[in-house]
Amino acid sequence: MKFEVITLFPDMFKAIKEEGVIARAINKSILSINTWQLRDFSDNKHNNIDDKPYGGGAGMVMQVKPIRDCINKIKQANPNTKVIYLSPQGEKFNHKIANKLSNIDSITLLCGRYEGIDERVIEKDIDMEISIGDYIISGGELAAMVLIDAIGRQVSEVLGNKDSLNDSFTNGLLNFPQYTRPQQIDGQKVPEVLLSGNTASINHWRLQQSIKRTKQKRKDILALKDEK
Ligand code: 4G4
Repeated sequence: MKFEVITLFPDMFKAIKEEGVIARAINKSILSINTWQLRDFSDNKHNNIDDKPYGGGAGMVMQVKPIRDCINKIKQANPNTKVIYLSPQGEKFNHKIANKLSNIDSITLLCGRYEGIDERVIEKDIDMEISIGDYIISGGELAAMVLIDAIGRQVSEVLGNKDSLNDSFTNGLLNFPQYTRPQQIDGQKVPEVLLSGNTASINHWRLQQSIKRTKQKRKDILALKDEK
């Protein structure tokens, strides 16, 4: 799966290209992340890609032409790429959307800065608008990295083991509590059942724990379970 990222700050993506499971998947050629410097598509000598908003007001708006030219360039090599704009107005991102998108061959992520992009890009060039939550961040880059990580880790073969099958949300529930050595520390013990070696009892206990904590911490997703 290929991610194309349109951004004014390509170096930010070193964070995800160079560390962790996504970096490993890139090195194994399962995933690729290709960044596009939007300034390279500027039509002026100062490499500006933004201008004042019509109607007045504070801040700047990213212009149509550089973004449209960049998307069209990307489409020359990836005609079927799905173009996603990260914005506070988008559909709220979740595990189910990440799973759907993990089956796509090419995704293009457009990272906004300033007050965002000219509306005419959204009308004509964008397939999907996604938000990572109800808050504002300074640019779409961190949101794009959240998508790359969440989508990338659901691509089969990215997690060498089958760990993602046990993640929270995969079965519509939060994950059960985890313990590792030592068996006892500062008077705190590992639950007895986990030491029993009885797989059936362990699985039963874990499911009960998942249900209990989802009821306690996330009643909202319990109600949505069938939507998955
Ligand atoms: C588009 C429009 C995404 C992008 C305006 C991006 C929050 C999210 C941006 C802006 C973002 C989100 C700078 C306000 C960049 N903020 N919730 N910021 N702003 O997914």
